[in-house]
Amino acid sequence: MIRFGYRLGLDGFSCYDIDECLEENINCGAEKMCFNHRGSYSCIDIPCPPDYARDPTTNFCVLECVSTDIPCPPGAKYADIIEFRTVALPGGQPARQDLIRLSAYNQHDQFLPQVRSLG
Ligand SMILES: [Ca+2]
Repeated sequence: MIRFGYRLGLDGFSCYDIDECLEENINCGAEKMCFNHRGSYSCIDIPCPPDYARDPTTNFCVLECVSTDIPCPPGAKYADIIEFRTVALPGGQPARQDLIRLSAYNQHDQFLPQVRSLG
């Protein structure tokens, strides 16, 4: 028997989670993103930090070069762009160990060693 939110595997007896976010093209609206769970999904908040605006096309948080208080490269439209992503982690990991290491790259695929995470 297959529970709601799962599908039957090709072997005829294994159950696999449906990634509703990808397969059903869930739209959670602005300032939220779809997060897949086993057997379900939810829309989680992704608020922009203070002084950042929401880009309506990409849903990224952008810090626009609108004042001299914001350090911007010459001719740049944005001083910073934040994109939210979810990362699937493998289950069964032992406690008290690093699970992932995040690295930041700019749009030109250059490594950004000075980037800090928020929160
Ligand atoms: Ca799911």
